[in-house]
Amino acid sequence: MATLNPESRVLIVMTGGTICMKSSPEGLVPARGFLQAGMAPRPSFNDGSKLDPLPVMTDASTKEYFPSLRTPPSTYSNHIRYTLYEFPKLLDSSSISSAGWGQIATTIQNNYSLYDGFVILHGTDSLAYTSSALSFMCAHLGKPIILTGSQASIFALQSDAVDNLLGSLIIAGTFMIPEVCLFFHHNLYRGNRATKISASAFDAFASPNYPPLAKVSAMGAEVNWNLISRPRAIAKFEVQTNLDTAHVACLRIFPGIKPEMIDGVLRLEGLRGLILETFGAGNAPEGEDGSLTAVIRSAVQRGVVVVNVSQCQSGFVSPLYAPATALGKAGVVFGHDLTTEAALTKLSYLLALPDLEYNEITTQMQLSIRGEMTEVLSTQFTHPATDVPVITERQQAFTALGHAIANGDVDAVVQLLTGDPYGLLDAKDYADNTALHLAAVAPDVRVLEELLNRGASVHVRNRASNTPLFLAEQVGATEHVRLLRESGAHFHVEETERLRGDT
Ligand code: ASN
Repeated sequence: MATLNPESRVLIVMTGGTICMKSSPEGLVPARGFLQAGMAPRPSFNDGSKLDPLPVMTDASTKEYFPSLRTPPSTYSNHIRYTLYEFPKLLDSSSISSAGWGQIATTIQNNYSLYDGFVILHGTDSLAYTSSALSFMCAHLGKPIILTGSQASIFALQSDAVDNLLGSLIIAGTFMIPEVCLFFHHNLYRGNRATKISASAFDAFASPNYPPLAKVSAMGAEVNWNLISRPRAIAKFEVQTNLDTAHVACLRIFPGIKPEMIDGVLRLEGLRGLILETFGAGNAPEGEDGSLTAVIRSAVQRGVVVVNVSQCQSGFVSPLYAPATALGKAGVVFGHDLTTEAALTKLSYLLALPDLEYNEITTQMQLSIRGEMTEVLSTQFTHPATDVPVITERQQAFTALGHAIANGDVDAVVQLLTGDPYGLLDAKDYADNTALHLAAVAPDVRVLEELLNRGASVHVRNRASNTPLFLAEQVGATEHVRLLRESGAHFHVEETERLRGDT
C-alpha cells in the first residue's frame, strides 16, 4: 500500500509480563490477544488504516502472517508499521530461563531482515537479566532491540504500559541504535547496564553506572549518540542462543557469613562460576585466619571462576582495601562496575562459548565486550562528551566529509572522523543521506571500508527510503555491494519489492 510518509517496520514480540496480564482466581496472569485488545483500540497505536498482514518467521522455515497496525505519523514524520508475535507460552518473567532468552534471540535472528527494529515485551522482574543476556547473545548487532514492560497492566485504569510501549515503538522505528536496550519511564538504557530498583514505582529501572542512551519527552526523543556503542567490524549479525546458567551461582556476602556456607555453594556439583556480591568497593570478611579466603582460593584452583561485584548500586570494585586485595590474590576476578545481572549473564555466555580456556574467560570478564563495564585504564571516569557542538559547525564538517568521500580522500575522512566530535556518522544531508550512503556510490571503496570499521550503520534509510546497499546496487558498484553485504547489509522489504518491479 502506498503511504505519504515513509514507513518503518517493527516486530513486537510478546513474552508475557504484567503489561499483558489480567486477573484470575490465582492472581494476575498473562493474557493472549494483546494486539487486538490492548493496542488496536488506542489511536496512538492505530491510525485506522486497513493494512495487509505482515510476515513473521515463527521458526527458521515457517512464515506466518499476522495482522498489522501502524501509528499516526510521529514527530519524525514516519509511520511505524508493526505486528505482534505472541510466544506460544506467555510467562510471568520470574519464570524465564536461558531457554526463553534463546527463544527471543532466535526469533530476532529469523526476522532480522524483515524488520527495522524489535520491541520485546517482557515482565519487569527479570527484565534486566534478559536485556543483559541478549546483549551478550547478539554479536555485530546493527538494529535496535528494545525490551520493555510495565508495572501495571495495559488493561488497568492507571498504567505505565502505553507510555513504555509507545516510547519503545517510536525509538525502535525511528533510530538505528544498534544495541540491546531497556526502555522504561521515558528513559532508554543500555540493556546490560540497567537494574530494577523498585517493585512498585513507575520509575522502576536505573542505570547507575552509565547515563541513559536517550530520553523521551513531549518534544520527542533525544538520543545521545555519543553514548551509543556500534559494531566496529565487517561482520554480519549473529546470535549465540545458549547460555550456561546451569553451572553458575550468585551469593550475597553478609556480616557473619560462614566459610562453610560459601564452600558449600562452591562445591555444588558441576559449578563453574560464582558471582560474589561483596560489600562496597569489593570487600568480604576474610574469616578466622583467612579461612573464608582459603575456601575461595581452593575453588579457583579447582577451576571455578569467581567474580567480585559490589552490593552497592553505583561505583566499582577494586583492590583498594586489604580484604578486596586478599580476594584478588586468591584469584577472584574484579568485575569493576558490572551489575549482578550483567555479571551473571556474561559469565554464563562465556562459559557456553566452545573451547574458551579458564584464563580467556577471566580476561574477558575484565574487558568490556558489549559496553557492559567501564574498563579500567581506559576512559574510566570520563564518559564521552554529551554535548554535540552547534549545528552549523556540524553541518560544515558534514559537508567537508561529503567532499572527502566523493574525492576518495581517505586521509581527510579519517581526520574528520577521529574522535568524531560532531557525531558525523549519524549526520544526514538534505536528502537524509548518511556518510555511508555517500560512500556507497563514491569511487574509492576504501572510504566505505573506513566508515564501516568505524561503526557506520548499514541499515539507515534516506528520505527516499533507500539503504546504502540499494544505492550501490543501482550504480552497479560490485565491490561496494560485496563489502556492505559482508557487514550485514540487506535490502529492506520495500527495496526488494522495488527491485522486483512490484511498485
Ligand atoms: N511479575 C511480573 C513479571 O515480571 C512483574 C511485572 O511485569 N511488572 O512478569
